[in-house]
Amino acid sequence: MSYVSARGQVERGPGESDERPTKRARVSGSNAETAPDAHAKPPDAIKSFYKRYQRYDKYEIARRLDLADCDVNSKTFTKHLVKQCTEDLPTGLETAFSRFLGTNLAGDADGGSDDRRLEKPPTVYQLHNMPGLFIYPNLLPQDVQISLLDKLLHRDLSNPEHQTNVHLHFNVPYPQSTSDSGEPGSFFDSSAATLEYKPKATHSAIDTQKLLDKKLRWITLGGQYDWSNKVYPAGTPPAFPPDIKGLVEDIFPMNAEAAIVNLYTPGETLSVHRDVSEECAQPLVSISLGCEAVFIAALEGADSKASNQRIAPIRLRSGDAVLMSGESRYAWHGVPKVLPDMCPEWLQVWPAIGSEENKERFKAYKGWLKGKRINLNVRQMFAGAGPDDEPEVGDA
Ligand SMILES: O=C(O)CCC(=O)C(=O)O
Repeated sequence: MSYVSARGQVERGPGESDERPTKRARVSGSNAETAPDAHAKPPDAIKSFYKRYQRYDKYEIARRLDLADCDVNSKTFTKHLVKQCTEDLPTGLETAFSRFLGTNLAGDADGGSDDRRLEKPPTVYQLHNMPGLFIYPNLLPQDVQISLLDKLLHRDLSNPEHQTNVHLHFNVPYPQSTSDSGEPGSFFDSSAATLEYKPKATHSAIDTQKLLDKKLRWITLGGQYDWSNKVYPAGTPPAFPPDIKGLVEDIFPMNAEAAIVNLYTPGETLSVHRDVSEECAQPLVSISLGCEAVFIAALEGADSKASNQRIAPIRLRSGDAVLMSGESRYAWHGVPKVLPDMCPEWLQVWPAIGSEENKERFKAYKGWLKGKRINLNVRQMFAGAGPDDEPEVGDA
């Protein structure tokens, strides 16, 4: 089966085959019958496995033989029998990246009509004990990673329609635009340093530095997930940023309708959970940027014995993507560890990176990313045909 670069979808629920979704299969129905209980607690065996990884330091983690590390340079071959899935390579990646960057082969801005060439063909892996979970090490080239960070953290964070955890407790003021084109100002601009965040209740006031260094934990794009009630609110959500939507949909078989941008400082974690609030069982896509992390995914076995759980700790680096589909769509997962000092050197200086103008404009935050991991976690909320899905034979 060859993997077609897809904006199409397929209906898949837990327990279905681990075959890769293709553009030919169509979505129908919702996940009402297949989604697990939103209130179920993770099995103890998975929680204790997660806690073990939380306690390891980076040296211990480097020695772990159960850690799935798909870095092509790594010598570790793990007990997971990592399988290379050449037949599942996304096609049209160069075009997807060019379109996202709006550049041609020479790197000139021209609307992205021509392709660029990738230095190395990408790889896709699957672990034998996690059917439906695909790992794409180093999928995003450096310029795509930088541009994605710019869009998420300069532009999308500055859009008042996008809620963050900080909005729950503070009135959030927005930076002034600094450009004639009306492009929003960035929270990383020096002019944002004096913004005042008044607490809604008993919290102490914070400033922009504290917002960016410590307080900001998540941003929502598209469907604005309500964390307290574990639902997507009724009503029309803000538009999903079209360039990021295009990038995700060009590469992965899903519609990008909602995303959570998770921000971690080493020492911060994300506890074991399942994502079950979406109304369909389409794949989840997770993209890592900045510092490395250990991600744990687990499928429940027939009983609660640890040996019957299918658990995989996976090392994720900047530019890696993970797709959770089929049986792994509703896998338990979490992030027990974000590794300190493990941001690639070339990216550490973000946001003071690239043009001389950027280096000057964001110099106060030069090196901010050295102590951060950013995860873009994209979901499809509703079953439904994609925007450019081809009609099937027999369709009305
Ligand atoms: O940070 C990650 O790699 C995973 C994030 C995640 O699981 C989530 O947002 O639901």
